[in-house]
Amino acid sequence: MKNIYQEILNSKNRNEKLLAILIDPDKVQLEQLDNLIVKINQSPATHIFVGGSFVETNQIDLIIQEIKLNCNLPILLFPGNPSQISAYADGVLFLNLISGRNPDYLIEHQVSAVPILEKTALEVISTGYVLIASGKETAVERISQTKPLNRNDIDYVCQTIKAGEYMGNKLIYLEAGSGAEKAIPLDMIKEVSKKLTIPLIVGGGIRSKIGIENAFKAGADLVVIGTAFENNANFFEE
Ligand code: 1GP
Repeated sequence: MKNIYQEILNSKNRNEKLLAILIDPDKVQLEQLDNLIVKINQSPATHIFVGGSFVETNQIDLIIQEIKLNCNLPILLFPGNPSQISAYADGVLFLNLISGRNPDYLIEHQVSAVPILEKTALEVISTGYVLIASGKETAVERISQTKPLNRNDIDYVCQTIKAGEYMGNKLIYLEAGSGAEKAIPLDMIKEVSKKLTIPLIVGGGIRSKIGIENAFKAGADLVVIGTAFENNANFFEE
């Protein structure tokens, strides 16, 4: 019996901050993986997320198996669609793109995922996923064919995330998009975290230690780092 979600809740209750490193299977070579795992083990990461909006590779199973050999951190899938579900992970962020109005990402993919999930022992964690405008168009926006929410309209973002909580999501993921020009505004994190009783994940465009610390101080319970670590495996040493 896995209890990744319970552990996240426990951490939130103890005010212990969590950090996930996002591995995009399309951007990782299997040969590089051992080195990356060493760096992950030396970093303050508490979780590994695996996925991306546009994964073309069929290497997800291999990548996760390889990580599992040398790393004990819980691995959560962060799938752009049901084809990215791997039984080798520990759990899956079962995403609802509640900032968008595309039925494929609100219910269609979720329905298609059920027969796949039923063949696995993955812990399924329903997650309200909220995309915020971050300067340029991001891959999530392009692939999901949805518009992000206005980064200046904090009231509407708060309304959206609270609706996500009332709908029964167990986590909210406030996302600026991978490689975003601008990360989620700190005052937005502050207001959103005041509204929520469930844990808040923040990611997209965070490129520095101070960026991570500021997101934590503003109220993020878990911060996700993808591109910065992808571009520099020594990111957490510097
Ligand atoms: C993307 O939030 C994650 O979905 C991480 O974003 O790649 O910009 O760190 P970055």
